[in-house]
Amino acid sequence: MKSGRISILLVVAAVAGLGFPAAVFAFSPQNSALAISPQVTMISIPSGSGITQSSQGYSPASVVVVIGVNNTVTWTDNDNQMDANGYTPNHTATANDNSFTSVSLSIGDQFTYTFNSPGTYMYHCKIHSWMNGVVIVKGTATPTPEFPLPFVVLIVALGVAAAAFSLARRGSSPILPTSAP
Ligand SMILES: [Cu+2]
Repeated sequence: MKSGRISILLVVAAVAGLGFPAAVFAFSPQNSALAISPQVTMISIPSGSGITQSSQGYSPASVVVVIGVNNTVTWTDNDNQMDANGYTPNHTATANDNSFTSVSLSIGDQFTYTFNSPGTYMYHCKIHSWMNGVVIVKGTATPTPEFPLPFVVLIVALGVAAAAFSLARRGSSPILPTSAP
């Protein structure tokens, strides 16, 4: 039964092919919540924000963050452009719903806030009416399997097909026509 042996080998290969990636996936460090080191999302208040009324005053003005990944946001006042009186303007980052606000930031100052609830947070500068931005907060990301489901299904289907083929061959072999000499 040569074909039977080959079929069994195929089944073993299919099981190994399924099991090995599954084990790699299960034990890969990026699937452990502890292995993720949260990143700080940086937003700059760029030079000229206090003067250029066509600018939104925050860069980037729109950010998307994910809880547990990069949901701590730091604003940095980099606005070094002096006003008519020779002063660099101060700024704030203030939620439209007042859920958070910085103090008045001078150049070089930073304000850090951690978002712990999904939602859309519009914010603005209390000093410059044209300055506004938005932080979109998403829930915890679910890890994407390295071996997608269709691939796993294909491996299992190959194994099942090989086993079925093997059984069919075994069952039908007694009535197979014998080749004429
Ligand atoms: Cu401002």
